[in-house]
Amino acid sequence: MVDVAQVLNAAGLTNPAVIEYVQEWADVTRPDRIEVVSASDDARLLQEALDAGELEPAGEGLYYSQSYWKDTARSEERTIVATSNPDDKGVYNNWRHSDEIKPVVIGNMTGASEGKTMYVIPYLMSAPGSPLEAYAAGIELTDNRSVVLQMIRMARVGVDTFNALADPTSFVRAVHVTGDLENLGQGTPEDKRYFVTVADERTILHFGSSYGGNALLGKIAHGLRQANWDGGASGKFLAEQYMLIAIHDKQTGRKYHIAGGFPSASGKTNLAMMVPPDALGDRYYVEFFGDDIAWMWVGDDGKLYGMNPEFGVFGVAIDTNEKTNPNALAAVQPKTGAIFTNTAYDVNTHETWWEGKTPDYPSDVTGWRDWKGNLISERPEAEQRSKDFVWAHPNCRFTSTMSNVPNESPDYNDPAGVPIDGIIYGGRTRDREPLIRAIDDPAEGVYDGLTLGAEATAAAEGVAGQLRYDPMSMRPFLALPEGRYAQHFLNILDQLTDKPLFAHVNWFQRDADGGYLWPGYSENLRALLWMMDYREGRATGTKTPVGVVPTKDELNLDGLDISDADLEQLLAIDVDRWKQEIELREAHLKQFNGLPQEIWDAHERVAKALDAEA
Ligand code: SPV
Ligand code: MN
Repeated sequence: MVDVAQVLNAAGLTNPAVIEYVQEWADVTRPDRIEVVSASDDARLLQEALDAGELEPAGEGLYYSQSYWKDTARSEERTIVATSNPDDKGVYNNWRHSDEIKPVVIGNMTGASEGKTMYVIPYLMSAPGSPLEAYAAGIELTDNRSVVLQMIRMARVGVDTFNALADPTSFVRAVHVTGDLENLGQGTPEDKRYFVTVADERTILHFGSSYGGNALLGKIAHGLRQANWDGGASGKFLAEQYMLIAIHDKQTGRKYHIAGGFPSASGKTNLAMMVPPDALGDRYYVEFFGDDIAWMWVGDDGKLYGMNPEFGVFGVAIDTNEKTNPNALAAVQPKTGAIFTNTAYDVNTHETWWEGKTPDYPSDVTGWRDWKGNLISERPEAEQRSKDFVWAHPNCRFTSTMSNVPNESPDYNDPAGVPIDGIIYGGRTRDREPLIRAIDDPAEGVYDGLTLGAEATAAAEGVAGQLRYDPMSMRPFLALPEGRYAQHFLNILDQLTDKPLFAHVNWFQRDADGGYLWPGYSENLRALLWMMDYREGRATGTKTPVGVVPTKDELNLDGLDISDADLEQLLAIDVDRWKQEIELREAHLKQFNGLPQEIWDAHERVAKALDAEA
């Protein structure tokens, strides 16, 4: 048996609350060794992982990891929010009573770290000194070295940071146990995986996966689910799956901060790392704060403040290239310490490749392995470069620290956060949603967020044109039940004397032939510039029942080749399509218990305004 107190004391973790916590879980999982980790251990742990074959070299200071083939993504069915109060049950939080679910997970974790090392990772999901620091501290326990290496990239990890906390007894207890991945019955009725946030105990129990979204507990489980709960319970802050950027107007010196929620995999990372189009680059620069999570609170000056609690980026690699996201490519260059997961990998040259990285496949197939580790050259030649066979997993990822991203904001580490001027929502919608519509009324903004969705992709998931609703892009990450969440959101907005402007954006409208009407990527800046012009009275737009859309001449189109007809369609409101949508929204919102009257009033206002158009 390891002497927990001795190991922790020797590493500088002397707080009895910490020792008691680690002891409790070491008694359950029974590791052979315990090791406390700080970011300064990175180089040694990388070498150990290379020696053990857990990582492979992918160029100088770059690493490749391949996961078990059934362990490549988050599993929403196995993700649970538990508390001791049945009133906490929502539609999307997959609520279970903690008395019922905890013993099951603990049962699966029992003895599951035998023969392994338990790493103790003290971390902080904020800059030190942030007004939300009290909600940001955690200690992850994991029996997986690759998870440690990714945590070091994704959170501020270290004993010193932890010991400097104002209150080092208040931390999230985040327990990760990998389990025997080849024998967990993934996707069968005997599935042993559980990803449980016991929200009212500030305890996270994740068993059965080493995939980032399931295993880097600072990120999704703490940064979103636990923080969503803590924000509501304290009434103090919002924790949202939002990107966060600043648009710097070099001509006026003004910086506009915009946060935005988009359902997973709809381009938040590309938006947040944006390089302005050439014609606008002399005047504007986009600063990157974060691509996935924003915590927001009411500042002393009555403005909404926000920050990214993460320390790195866990981005989808597929389709990342010089056009879609040059800054992401820069963040995974040699010597950045980036880790690739489940891309294709060349055993001879140590290169990585994914679909969409380059227009063509690598020319010499000889050393290339697909994401499952099979040599591509051993497949029938006709298949090797065919659309039916993928080299990289669709959810292959890169992990790199914020400081590797060239447009990282100089204010990213500022504990004071930044004032939020605008909040945008957007999902993939082929029609109905214009390029941008500004929403003046804050309750209508929250209503818009609650009815955010993305088009169903597979036929089985829904009817074409019908949305899979994803409230505020938080569907997989909600801990609060929806009614209470909506009320909490409104309460935060009510406290602001200078409120952010809401807007809904859509980069994905299609023409009759299925082609995209808008070029997207860096050109998206043009819609956001209009939003800030509108907020500050430099543009007035056209009022519609669903918000204010830009007039054609208000959009800055310098250097953009786009036809008048396309532009008109991009800014048009199809009242009949909107009326259909209103009925679907009504059914969607009716699922939620205790939805605030203000949200229903907003819904009625929009519905009536549409009726008046007919
Ligand atoms: C997402 O899926 O929205 C992510 C990546 O940000 S994961 O960590 O898998 O949740
Ligand atoms: Mn995300």
